[in-house]
Amino acid sequence: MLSNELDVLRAEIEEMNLKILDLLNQRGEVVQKIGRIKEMQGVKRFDPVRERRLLDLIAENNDGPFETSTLQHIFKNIFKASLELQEEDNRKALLVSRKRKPDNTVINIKGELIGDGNPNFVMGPCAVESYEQVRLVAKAIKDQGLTLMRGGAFKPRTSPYDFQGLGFEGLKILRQVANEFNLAVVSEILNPNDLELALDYVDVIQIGARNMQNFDLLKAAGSVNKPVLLKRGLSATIEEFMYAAEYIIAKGNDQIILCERGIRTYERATRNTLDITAVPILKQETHLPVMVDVTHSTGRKDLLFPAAQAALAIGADGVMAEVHPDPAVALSDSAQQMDIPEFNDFMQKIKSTRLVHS
Ligand SMILES: [Mn+2]
Repeated sequence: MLSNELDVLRAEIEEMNLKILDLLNQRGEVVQKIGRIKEMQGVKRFDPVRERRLLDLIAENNDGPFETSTLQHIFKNIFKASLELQEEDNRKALLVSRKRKPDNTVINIKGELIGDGNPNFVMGPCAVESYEQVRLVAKAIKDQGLTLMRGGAFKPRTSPYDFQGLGFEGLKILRQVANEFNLAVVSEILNPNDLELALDYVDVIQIGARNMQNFDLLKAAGSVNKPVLLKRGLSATIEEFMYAAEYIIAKGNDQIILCERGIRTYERATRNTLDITAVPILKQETHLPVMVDVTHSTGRKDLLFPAAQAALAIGADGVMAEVHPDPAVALSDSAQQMDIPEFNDFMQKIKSTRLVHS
């Protein structure tokens, strides 16, 4: 008889569990509706006053046998899960997310397709120093059959006393040399006010690591019809990186290339720590092309090739690195730039790994 009673009680428990499950999911649906209303009104999702009221309500109505503190603990977990449900919905809705757009975004830069499955290479000096310097690098780029040339005209430097770049004079040099060799110019813009004028000189607007959360600049870059190469901030999480890209796309510009360039960690063997798994995560989470800057992530010439190999193997759409005709006299990043023979060797090794279909 007793064992029969146990079975009956257990069956009762199972039924109650299913009822609780059903109620929890019903609750979840209501929470999602609330999340959407809050989203439209721009109201914060977490409301501590409201949460306190809900907990007090549990206390007032608890007739046992559970302790109030036990029940409050359980309900706090339900609240937490609900908040996460709202945040997940918000992430799903991001314009950069693959959930929003399943197909890869492919960007056409003067005929070169970024994100079509074939790797691209963005090469050039850290900073534009002179016409002749840029011209030597451009020729080497052209000789390797590449089309994307980087070069810094506006340089955000750690110290205000370091070389700050040639500014618009540098952009003019880049444009002139690029036209000569039929290359595309990738160059960083620091100030939203310079953007409009810079459009005449650059084919890709670069937003550097130090400006990843310069929201005015992101919005300005989102308002123009020009591809943007957005670098990950020095201490930015992948989520923050995605939200930075969202600032650009939200203004209407969906031509965005994400660039992993290493993050700051306690490790000192490299300049930064290349977060290589950020590449497949960004490829899964977003529909945007992802590149890896091997120069600024490693800060070491001996690691450029292995890092580039790793980047391509893990699914990066491209690799960025710095090349200078005479790195020893470069005005910035002199230790980590390749000279032209080193660059030729680097490209030769890349091509021989057959990761590149030329
Ligand atoms: Mn540099």
